[in-house]
Amino acid sequence: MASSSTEDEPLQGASAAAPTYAGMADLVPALPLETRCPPFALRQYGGFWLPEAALRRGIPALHAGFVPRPEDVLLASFPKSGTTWLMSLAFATAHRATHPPFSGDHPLCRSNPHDIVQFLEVGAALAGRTDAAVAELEALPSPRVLATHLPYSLLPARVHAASRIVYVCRDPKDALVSYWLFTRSASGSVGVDAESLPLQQAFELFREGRCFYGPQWRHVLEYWEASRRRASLAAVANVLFLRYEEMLLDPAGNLRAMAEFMGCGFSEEEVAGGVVDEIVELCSLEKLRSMEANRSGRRNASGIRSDAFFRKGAAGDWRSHMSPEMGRMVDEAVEDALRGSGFSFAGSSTPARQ
Ligand code: PAP
Repeated sequence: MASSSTEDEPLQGASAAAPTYAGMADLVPALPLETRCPPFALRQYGGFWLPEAALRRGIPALHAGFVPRPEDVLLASFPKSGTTWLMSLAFATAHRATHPPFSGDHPLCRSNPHDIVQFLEVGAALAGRTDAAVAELEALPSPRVLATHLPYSLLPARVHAASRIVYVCRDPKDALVSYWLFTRSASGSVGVDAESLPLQQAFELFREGRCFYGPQWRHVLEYWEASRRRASLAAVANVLFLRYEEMLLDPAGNLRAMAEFMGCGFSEEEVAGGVVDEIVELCSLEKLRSMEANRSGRRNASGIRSDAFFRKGAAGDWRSHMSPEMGRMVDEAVEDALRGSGFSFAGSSTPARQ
């Protein structure tokens, strides 16, 4: 049960003052706590419900030591919004010269995407080994493709200044259902049992924003606002804002835009030679799911069942699990919170071609 709570902070987007992280470990026990959203205890900080361990160790380590490089690409997302797909596409694109997508021994054929693309706030950083965390990230060859679930406002200012950020957003109802099902399918490997998060509870917590990295709408809004500032003020962070549903409809078009943004656009020869289609194919849900590394029984480096990251990959599948009334209530909560922001999810749950 939640042991304490505070009034939700006003929606403030990415314009919030940059927080500081010195002494964070001492501050964490005093922060509002939410324990009904397994597998992690969440603490509210900076307007978000974050895993306690990330707040205590991962985020301070990141702020203390991470040095971005201009050629870095940071993949950002609210959980269950297309992270694994984005990791696969971005890695395969950035490293296509070394690892041609058609090669049978491509890293994606051997490893779970979460073992290929490193999260900024986990790994050694989560273990509190600041030096090791920095060394691990430093050791990665350029161009580095990295990932994060952190909200934009909690990233180090030097990341805002230096990194290209690709953000993927997804219909909140599908992200909610995907997370709920993930806790069930990954049960046993992430410290939860299949029944520890009933759908009704996941639904209620999500609407209150009290979920893993929630509120979802605030997470999305911050990156959307940052992507808009890029258009009007080139000096501020480069954020490419993608939608999962649009990627399903046109994976090749979105991949080409992403490659361009990453600074490694596809040449006409590559397009004519089918490289874009090969990467799309390599990174398709069906293909990745069929890889030995992602089969049932395998676990990734974090101990999570590898197959739990690959389910249906559809737009609008929330309808298979939630009633229309529940869907309407999620939409209302989200649209209420976003009113006046200029951003809307309206229309994003239209079933996409598969
Ligand atoms: P994460 O935040 O834990 O990394 P993430 O990859 O963002 O998870 O989300 C998992 C969702 O992406 C799953 O959606 P579903 O539960 O609605 O099916 C998963 O099926 C989907 N997914 C994973 N890989 C792909 C892919 N290659 N193409 C499309 N969707 C994918």
